Amino acid sequence: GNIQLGEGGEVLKRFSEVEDSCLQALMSDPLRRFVPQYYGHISRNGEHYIRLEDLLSGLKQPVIMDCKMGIRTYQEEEIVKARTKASLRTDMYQKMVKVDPTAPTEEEHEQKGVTKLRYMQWRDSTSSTAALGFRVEGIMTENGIVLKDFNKTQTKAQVTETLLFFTKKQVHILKAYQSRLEALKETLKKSAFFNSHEVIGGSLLFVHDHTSKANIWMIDFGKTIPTPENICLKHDVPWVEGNHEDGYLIGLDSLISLLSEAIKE
Ligand code: 4IP
Ligand code: MN
Repeated sequence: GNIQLGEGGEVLKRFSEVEDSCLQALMSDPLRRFVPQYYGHISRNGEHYIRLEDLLSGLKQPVIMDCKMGIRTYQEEEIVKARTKASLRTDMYQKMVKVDPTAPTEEEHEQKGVTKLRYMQWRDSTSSTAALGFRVEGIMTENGIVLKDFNKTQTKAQVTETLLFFTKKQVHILKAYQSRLEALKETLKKSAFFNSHEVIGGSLLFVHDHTSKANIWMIDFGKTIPTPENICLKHDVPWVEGNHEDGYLIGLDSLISLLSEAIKE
């Protein structure tokens, strides 16, 4: 993707103004210990990059899971765009048909295109995003095999199954993840950053290896934006257009409770 290995325990990520300012703010926030260390920018061959701590450095055959947080994964601005200059995306139509040939409407089939909003809403509602406030985006096993086929992983039972697969049912790993999430929840309550930002499209990166080190990091701030001055987000209530709620804490609570389910199995 847009990550490449830098030198000395660093990764380079394609520059984004939005992400860069989030990372800068996070370095002086209580959330800092849940975010990769940020080292500023660098230019290479005419491209601009953000320099970040390599979260996998020092791990032996790490196992990784990316969970995209929130009850929606698009910004409210996407709705405005769909209303004012709705451009049709052929690539998104194709991604949709690949997962479910019956998903597009007759009109969308004729156009061979969907709006980005339509695609994002379909992804959110057919995965666990809309109902549980997060979805599994991908898992990398210890042999480096990347699994991305979680489009239809939607129910609590299906997600619990996925957590058990990811951890190979190792209870100490499941428990380590759970306590890290509890600590994150406490820290989010104290965070000025979280209090003043709408967190859209952000992921939690779960990483463990056979030495049973298990950790979770907040990553991907490319669509995380300051909330309008007059709005104070609760992060744990449903979204309606205009309230800017992201449901981040709904997702976090779902994850914590599904880890409990997995521990019981
Ligand atoms: C992707 O869909 C993700 O939703 C991306 O979100 C989004 O990027 C892509 O939009 C969209 O095609 P799949 O994961 O189903 O492939 P994220 O960056 O949060 O992973 P944006 O631009 O919304 O960040 P396009 O417009 O970049 O294709
Ligand atoms: Mn992500």
